[in-house]
Amino acid sequence: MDQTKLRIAIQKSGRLYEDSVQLLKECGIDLRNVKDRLKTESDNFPLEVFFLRDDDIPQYVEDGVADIGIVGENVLLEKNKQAAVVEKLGFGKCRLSVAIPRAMEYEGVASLQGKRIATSYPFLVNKWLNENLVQAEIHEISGSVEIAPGIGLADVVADLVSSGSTLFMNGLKEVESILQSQSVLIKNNGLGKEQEQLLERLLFRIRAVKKAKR
Ligand code: PRT
Ligand code: ZN
Repeated sequence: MDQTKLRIAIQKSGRLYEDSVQLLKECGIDLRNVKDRLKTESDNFPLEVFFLRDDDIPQYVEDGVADIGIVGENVLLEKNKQAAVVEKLGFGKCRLSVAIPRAMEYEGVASLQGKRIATSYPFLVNKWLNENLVQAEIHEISGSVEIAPGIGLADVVADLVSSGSTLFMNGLKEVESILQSQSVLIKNNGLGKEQEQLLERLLFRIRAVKKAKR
C-alpha cells in the first residue's frame, strides 16, 4: 500500500459533491479534471480522491479502501460502520424527521403505534421507535419516500428534510425530528502514522477555511 498518500472518498454526484470538491479547492488542493472520473489525484498535495455513492463511503472507510471520507452523518449512522468522525463540515445540513398526512390526528409518538412507516433509514428509525417504546411497521424504500402515504404504501414517512417544501407539496407535516445531520469528515480507525500526519495537515487547512467563513 502507498503510505505516502492520503486517499479520500467523496460523493460522485449529488448534494454533497459540489461542496466536497469546493472544500478541497479552498484548502488549496488542486485536482486534475474531476468531471466524470472515478478517481483523481492532486499535483500539489499527496491526496487521491475516489468518487463513490454516498451509501458506500462508510464501508470503504471502515475497510481502509479509503483512509478518510466525506459523508452525511445520517448515512454514517444508518450504515452503523466503524469510522471515526474527525470534523463537522457545516454543509449538507438536514434532519431526519417523521412526517404524517396533514389530516391525521397526532398526539405525540404514541400516535405512531401500529402505523406503517416508509423510510430509507430503517436502522435509525427502528432504533428511535424502540427508544420511544412504539411498535410500528417499517417499510424500506430507497427513494421518493414522500409519495408513499399518497399511494397507500404507508401511513407515515421518516425522511430527510431541509426546507420542508417537499413534505408540504406532498400534503405531509413534520411531527418529530429523529436526527440533526450535516456532512462530516470521517477516518479509518487504524490509520498509519504517515496517513495521520497527512490528515493533520489537511485538517489544519479545513479548520482555517471554516474559521475564515465565520
Ligand atoms: O447517488 P448517491 O447515493 O451518492 O446520492 P443520494 O441520492 O443517496 O443522496 P443525495 O445526493 O440526495 O444526498 C446526499 C446527502 O445530502 C444526504 O445523505 C444528506 O446528508 C444531505 N442532504 C441535505 C439531503 C438533503 N439535505 C435533502 N433535503 N439529502 C436529501 N434531501 C432530500 C430529502 O430526501 C427529500 O426528498 O430532499 C428532499 C427534501 O428537501 P426539502 O428542502 O424539500 O425539505
Ligand atoms: Zn445515497
